[in-house]
Amino acid sequence: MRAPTRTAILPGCPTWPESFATRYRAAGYWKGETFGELLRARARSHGERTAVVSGSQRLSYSELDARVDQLAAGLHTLGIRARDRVVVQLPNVAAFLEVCFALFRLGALPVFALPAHRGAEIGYFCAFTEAVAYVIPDLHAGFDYRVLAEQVRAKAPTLRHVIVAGDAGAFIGLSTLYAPAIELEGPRAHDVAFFQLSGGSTGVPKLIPRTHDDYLYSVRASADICGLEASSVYLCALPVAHNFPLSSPGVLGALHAGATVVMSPNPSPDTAFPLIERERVTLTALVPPLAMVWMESAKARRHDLSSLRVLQVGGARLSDEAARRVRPMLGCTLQQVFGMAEGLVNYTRLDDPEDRIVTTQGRPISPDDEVRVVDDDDRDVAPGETGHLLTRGPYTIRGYYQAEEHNARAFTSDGFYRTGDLVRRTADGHLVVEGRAKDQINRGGDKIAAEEIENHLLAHPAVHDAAVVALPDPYLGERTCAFVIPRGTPPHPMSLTAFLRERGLAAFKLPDRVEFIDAFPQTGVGKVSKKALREALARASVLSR
Ligand code: OOB
Repeated sequence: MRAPTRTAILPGCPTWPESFATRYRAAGYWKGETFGELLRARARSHGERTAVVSGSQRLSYSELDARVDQLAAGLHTLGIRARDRVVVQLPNVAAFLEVCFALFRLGALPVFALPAHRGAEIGYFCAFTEAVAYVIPDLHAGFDYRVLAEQVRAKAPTLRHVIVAGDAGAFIGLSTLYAPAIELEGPRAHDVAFFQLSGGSTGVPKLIPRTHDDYLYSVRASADICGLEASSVYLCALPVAHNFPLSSPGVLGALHAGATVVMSPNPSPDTAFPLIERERVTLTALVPPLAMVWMESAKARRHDLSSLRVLQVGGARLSDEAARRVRPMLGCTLQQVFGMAEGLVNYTRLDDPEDRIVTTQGRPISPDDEVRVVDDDDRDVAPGETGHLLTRGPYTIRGYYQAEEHNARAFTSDGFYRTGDLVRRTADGHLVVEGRAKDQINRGGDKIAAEEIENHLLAHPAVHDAAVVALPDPYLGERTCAFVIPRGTPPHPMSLTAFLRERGLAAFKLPDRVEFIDAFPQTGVGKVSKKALREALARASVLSR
């Protein structure tokens, strides 16, 4: 055991007050174990079992553990040290796990980017975190990440290394970095382990510092709630770096349980169904639109999906009607997951009555997750009423990285995170997500901060002002509509989206629709009324029917 009194945490990372930390340790939530140590322990107890299947590659726990040590040594030789930030943008491949665990063992901090991110996002992550390295695939889904890395490197002065899984070109090949293992001091469990990205509602994405202690607690408890055991097989179909497939219980929960992770390069039934059949997958996670696609595809019954015991659906609201169809169409138990990269995760339990599974988004992981449902003035609403969800607990952050001003708004003075979600609590403590108060679009689980897109639109010479709102959509739940006040003659809508793409914005953030307007409707206090804009859209779609 290392002394728990040494000060933890990177500068700029708010942490739990000591009284809470003491309580969470005493309750056994924070066990003082790091991710590097967890993998070592599983390699000892489950060495010969398969840890990960990725394409034609199969790695046992001892092989994964050894490769992680070798990669940590190679990264150390490159000069990567504890607390250095490394932007990791890898798809669902075994190398993702090797890179992350090697960085964990060094105490270096992965910044988890998504494969969909482009120059605007990656450039920002590199600059804001002063990243020293950036890890990419060569090609994925038809996109050449080396070209992106060239552009990013030109703008990120701290970036010393670009590391490529695959054909490295002018950069460093990941495969060249495996070196004989060396002794490393390693981080402490209360240190920050990595940064997750916030869906956000502000101009730039916020970074979420998660510690080994707090994240591992959520991983262990999630694995328990989902019944993971060594014989389980988890299919990673969503992008692995996202909090849901990473930790709820996700690939990390599977490794904690000594189970097998199967990496699916994409979530389409054409790719995932043959993997489920071949590897006898027992558990996987999807966002609602994909769950709908899977149910449609399963009708053809071309693949044997009988091994699948649990389908988790989360990231966005699943309609009660779609939820009801999961068991009859896929032959497995639905688990609704309502979580957030900032912390709190709610699950319906596998043995909940069917009605609770299909009509609620679950209840929190921990008895020490504190949940409040409040009105606009932070007063608790009456039981069963809808209000803003506030939360605090053993795996919910106390603040974003280097964001003092924003933290003052996003957290209450006593440390509750303002989730921006509108929820109702049922008599038995389950939460139902009724809406959202944050200025964000949830496009089938992909989060888009309206302000971020508005700022990019404002950079266009023909845009005088812009307001981005959600447009209801039967498939994705929501799509994005940009209302634009033009400066002079309106530009072609396509030229606006092309402009955003050229600025390096991820494709999922490009507006699905652009509407030109002379002036924005105003609220009583003279702000843009997005509610009125959404209502105008609803009226227009009724008229055009
Ligand atoms: C997950 O994490 P994030 O950080 O991408 O997004 C969090 C937000 C929540 O605040 C909520 O607005 C929305 O996504 N959300 C849901 C939901 N699950 C997430 N809204 C309605 N119903 C649901 N089931 O999305 C995430 C993280 C861990 C596990 C699962 C999802």
